[in-house]
Amino acid sequence: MSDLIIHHYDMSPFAEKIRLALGVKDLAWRSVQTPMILPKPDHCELTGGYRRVPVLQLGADIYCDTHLITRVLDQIQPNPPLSPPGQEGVDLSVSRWAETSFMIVILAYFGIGDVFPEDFVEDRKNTMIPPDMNLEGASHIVGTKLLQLRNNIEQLESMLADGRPYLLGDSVSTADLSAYHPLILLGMHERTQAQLAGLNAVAEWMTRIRKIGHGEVIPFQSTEAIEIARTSEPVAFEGDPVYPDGMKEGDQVLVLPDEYGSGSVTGQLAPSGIREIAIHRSTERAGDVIVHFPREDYALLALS
Ligand SMILES: N[C@@H](CCC(=O)N[C@@H](CS)C(=O)NCC(=O)O)C(=O)O
Repeated sequence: MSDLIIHHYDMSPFAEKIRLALGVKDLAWRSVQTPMILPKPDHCELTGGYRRVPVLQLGADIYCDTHLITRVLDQIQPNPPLSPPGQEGVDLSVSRWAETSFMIVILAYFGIGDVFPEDFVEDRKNTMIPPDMNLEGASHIVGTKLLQLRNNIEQLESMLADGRPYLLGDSVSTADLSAYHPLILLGMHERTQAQLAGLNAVAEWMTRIRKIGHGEVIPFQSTEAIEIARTSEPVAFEGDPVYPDGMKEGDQVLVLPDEYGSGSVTGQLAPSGIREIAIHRSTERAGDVIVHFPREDYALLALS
């Protein structure tokens, strides 16, 4: 059976990015469904408190954030690459820009109202919206958000205007998956769906991406995933580790995600290269695990 375990939920656009990445590589993977709202005891048992999805588990190694997960998938299965060799910087830039559509759509839906289930709205209001952001005011910015969305989608249309099948050329890349996943939410309301009107290249591209599929999905239970972590050893880091100035392996640290409400994680600093942060944690149910984050977007605070 596949060693790849993805912790996610079906409605998550960011998880769709990774499900499609697994489809691009035609991989089999075990699918653990995580709750959409807090509490998420089994998910956080593995991550140490990071609540977002998707999360990739490989034995006792836990990889948080799609920006890291796509890189790990490229290491595990280099062909076809998710980030075209020589175009990694372009791929990353387009991905980061295109994913701004995600929060644009979410804020438009908060403003429109009655799109998401009530418990979901309450959870996000209470735990994921910064205290200085007044969601009641979201109804006043719906028009602005819809135009921001249209602007982003028109940029995609112009990138595809020369007839190329994918944003960076002939092969699908992370840029496509990052641009596509926020758009799967548009059908939830006619006002967002309308932003696709007349953009035929985008519509055809979306169909092309959807057809990639998700690889081979094997349903799996979170308790079994925790047991796999407990009975596995984290993979030893190879190479020259890098640490922030003044920190060293074993220091007690707090990982602070830039994205508000992701949940912070404490543990001992573990060796890692420049592209990721690694934290060692020990729990009764999951045993010794290493939780990995992409270097970008995550800060480290020394606790000792
Ligand atoms: N930067 C993260 C963003 C992931 C993200 O925001 N995921 C959403 C679901 S699409 C989430 O986890 N929301 C909070 C939750 O489900 O508890 C990544 O690239 O993985």
